[in-house]
Amino acid sequence: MEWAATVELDPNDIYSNRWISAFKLRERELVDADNDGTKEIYVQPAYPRFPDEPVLPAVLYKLSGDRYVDDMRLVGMWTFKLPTSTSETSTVSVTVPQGARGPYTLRVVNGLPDGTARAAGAEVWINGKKLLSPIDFSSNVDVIERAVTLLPDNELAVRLAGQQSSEIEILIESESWASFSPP
Ligand SMILES: [Ca+2]
Repeated sequence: MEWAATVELDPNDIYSNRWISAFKLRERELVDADNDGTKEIYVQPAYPRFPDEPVLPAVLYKLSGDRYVDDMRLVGMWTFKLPTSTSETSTVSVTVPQGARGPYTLRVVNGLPDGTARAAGAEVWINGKKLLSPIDFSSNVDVIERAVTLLPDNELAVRLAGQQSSEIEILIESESWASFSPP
């Protein structure tokens, strides 16, 4: 498999809100996808250049002993940060990648492993349906998981409220995948 180095997207698709300035699609990045203090490698394949090209799954590599191993395919992963103390909503398009069969789980990683940057009052919607409310978040909550139903194309919306420098990561996992067929 080949990972291209560029992500071609209209910036307007990415930065739906200027206040959530740090949100971006990633190519390769070290992330802590489960907030246990050990980083994983997240790889986002190139976005299709043509409308009929399939979207490939993202892959998360976990540290096993002294090396990183192919761990799991993901629908995707996104980071939302609130640099100011205002409340703002950001939306992102989520296309189910090739081979994903569900059922799907949305995981929120709240803040950093040391307990800082946690959102105390966030809201999350999938396709307009509220999935998480402020009551689900607090400075004591580090990971939240919820089952979600996905369409081929979806809209994920996140509202971060009130607390400066809060940061959440959202991963969407598919429990089962079609096996890759060799090219
Ligand atoms: Ca980790």
